[in-house]
Amino acid sequence: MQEWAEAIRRGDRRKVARAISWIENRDERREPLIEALFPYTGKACLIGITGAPGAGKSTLVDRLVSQVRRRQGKKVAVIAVDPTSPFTGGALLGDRVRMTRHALDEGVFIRSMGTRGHLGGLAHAAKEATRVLDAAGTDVIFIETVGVGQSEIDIMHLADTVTLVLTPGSGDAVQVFKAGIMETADLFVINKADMDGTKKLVHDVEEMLHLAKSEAPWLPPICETVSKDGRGIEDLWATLEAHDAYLKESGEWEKRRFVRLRREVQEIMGEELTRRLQAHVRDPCFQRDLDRVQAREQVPHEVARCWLERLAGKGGDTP
Ligand SMILES: Nc1nc2c(ncn2[C@@H]2O[C@H](COP(=O)(O)OP(=O)(O)OP(=O)(O)O)[C@@H](O)[C@H]2O)c(=O)[nH]1
Ligand SMILES: [Mg+2]
Repeated sequence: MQEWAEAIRRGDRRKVARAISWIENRDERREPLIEALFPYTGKACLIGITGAPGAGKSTLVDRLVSQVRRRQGKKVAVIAVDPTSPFTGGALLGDRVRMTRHALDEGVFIRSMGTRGHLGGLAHAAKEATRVLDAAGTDVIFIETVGVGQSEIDIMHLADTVTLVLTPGSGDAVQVFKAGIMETADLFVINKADMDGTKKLVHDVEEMLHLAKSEAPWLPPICETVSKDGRGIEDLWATLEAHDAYLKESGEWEKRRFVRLRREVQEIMGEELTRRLQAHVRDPCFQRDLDRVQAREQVPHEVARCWLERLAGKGGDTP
């Protein structure tokens, strides 16, 4: 595994692609690999792009990739996560067709990820994929995901900067307000600003931001873009960079990453505890205690506390 980790750290694109396939297929090699890579992660800038189906996210990301490559030559990756699609790998998604202009650019890595039947694991798989890319020396990782509810919010939790793409005339703004994504957005993009209703949408978003009366020092800016012809992309990239600078200068960057890692460790703990609990459902001692509870000889809390203590201390064997 050390060899794989080293090849990935050197930026071997084929190995990066294979590693992401391991992640998607839950191949058992993925865990030792991610562990070997972990010390070399945490450097890439993770930019989340979300919005309703057809809002122009892929077109926008495509433009941003060109912008970053042309101006700064940084290594870029795009992970297009689609919680509504079972397809992975990229060849089947229309998105990739639009990205072909980067196909010959060694500094750009594009990958799409679908559910493969288990939606719950998608955010986790996407996180592991960003780690592989990060260890491979990628400077900027765009995570595109279509806005369809909780899975998208989970995926946006991976990003340092969350960008929400809205389009005029779609009634988006109100929906977004309800869905509670508003609070997570660091930046609003009004794409398709060539269409009627742009002014109104900008106004609506401003109004909502005003109503939210955030005390935070960063007020989410609103960028207008026409990703179809590239208008507004330079400004958008400048705003994304400004947010990155703000995060780093204010200490928010460290703080967010700490919260994220804490959440990850807690999730792993929760899953492990659940696994141990399930292993004990049929334990005769546990059954006996439950019988005592039913006979009103013991109270539920007491039994639960006692078993949690035992389970936390053991690797899942019968206590
Ligand atoms: N008028 C106009 N059309 C645009 C603009 N940007 C993208 N489109 C069109 O909107 C359609 C959807 O664009 P995509 O980039 O595929 O949108 P998406 O959000 O990635 O779509 P999904 O991934 O399917 O959710 C395409 O036909 C684009 O050509 C724009 O600025 N103005
Ligand atoms: Mg797309």
